[in-house]
Amino acid sequence: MRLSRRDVLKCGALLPIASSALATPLPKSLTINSRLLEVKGKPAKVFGISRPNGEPGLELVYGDDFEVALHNGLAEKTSIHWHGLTPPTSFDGVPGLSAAPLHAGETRRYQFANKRVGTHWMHSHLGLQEQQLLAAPLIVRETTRPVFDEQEHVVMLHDFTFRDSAEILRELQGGGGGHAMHMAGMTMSADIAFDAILANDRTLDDPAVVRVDKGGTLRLRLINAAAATNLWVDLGGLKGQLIAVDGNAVKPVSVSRFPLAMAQRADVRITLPNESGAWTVMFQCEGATLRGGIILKSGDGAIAKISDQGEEGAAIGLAFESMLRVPYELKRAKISQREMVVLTGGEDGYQWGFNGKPMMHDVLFRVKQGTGVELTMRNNTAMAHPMHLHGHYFQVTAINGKAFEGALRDTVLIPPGEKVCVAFDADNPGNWAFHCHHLYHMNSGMMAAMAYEGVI
Ligand SMILES: [Cu+2]
Repeated sequence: MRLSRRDVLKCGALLPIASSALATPLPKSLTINSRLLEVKGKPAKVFGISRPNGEPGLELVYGDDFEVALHNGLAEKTSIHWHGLTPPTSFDGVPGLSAAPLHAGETRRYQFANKRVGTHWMHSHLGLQEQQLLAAPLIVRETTRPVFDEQEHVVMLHDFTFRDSAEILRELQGGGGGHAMHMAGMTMSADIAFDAILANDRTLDDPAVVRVDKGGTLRLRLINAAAATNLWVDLGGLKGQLIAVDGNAVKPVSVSRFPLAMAQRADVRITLPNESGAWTVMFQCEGATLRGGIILKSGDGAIAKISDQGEEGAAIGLAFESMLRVPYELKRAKISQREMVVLTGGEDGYQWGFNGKPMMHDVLFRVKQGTGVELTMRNNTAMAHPMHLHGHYFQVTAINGKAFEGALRDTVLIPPGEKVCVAFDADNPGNWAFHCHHLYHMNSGMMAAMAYEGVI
């Protein structure tokens, strides 16, 4: 039976509970906390975001409103960005641009209609907290029950260091440490030496083992939540179909090895051999020998010991990106504004920026609501930059001048010397972060804003 408001008003004593239950559904709860991991036999204090049952992150179904009560259980302030969702700007979680930080002990309610499905994530957008694993999955499924008879597994990837992230940043900016690392043989594709690549908090010494069925189908939802590491995903003898990037469907591509830049996501469907076995899905650092992995195991397959050192991952180019296509023709607004942004810096004192200037939330360009915008990014630096625009999805429309109907994304990697063109509809008014997702680049000047005309 459904009570009318008048019925509720008649039941005086019940009013407070009944009326709030009718007015708004209860939000899902998320708590930000510290937790203790063991990494390579040593204790490591990291952050995390979990729901009341202790599971990390959030799982939603398409059509659900985003209704979350987020509690900051830390002794310090933080701010959470829902990476992959396109909320109103006030819920976007970028201090200094869209919202005040969440103070220690504060609980804040986030409520907006969610139009996005797919593999997404949430992470701190404050200081260097992301390096301390302040991140979690955010999965929005198309349907309540799987459409395909398949198993699903979410893999959250992190680069881990026992060092203090503020000290790393100081060293990079001071030149001394960063310079020493380059002298020690680090390439320009990886400028920080990490202690481990974690896949769901585990190293290859003690990897997560995913039980799979012989001949079964597995959908891996991979999230590169690393602060400063691009990865190669290697299916190690298995073949998969890449079916989505950054939560958006692509025309399926057969893959055995493919790149996953910082902040990007990939959904891969794997059909397992019809026999007992154990297979390692490896996550190899670009420009370093360090790697992480998970084991897929069916039947009584034996698990071999695997080293966390592999062959140094090659520099990631744009060959794979140029193969990706949207599976349908996108309805986009006619392009009426063209912007060119040059990625610059990195030579003196680790100062990065745009068009020759280090920035921190400075408005790089303005757009007009309702227009189609084409944004060209050219990388004039010696490092690759995974560029992320908040509040919007963009389509990759050209690489080095060659046009194509590329993937719909929120983060695209621009390798050194390359030019990538994307297009998007200016359909979400506000002030939006536009930045490199390499945490140390972003905190050293590669952090700008895109503003809507008339907003600021
Ligand atoms: Cu960068």
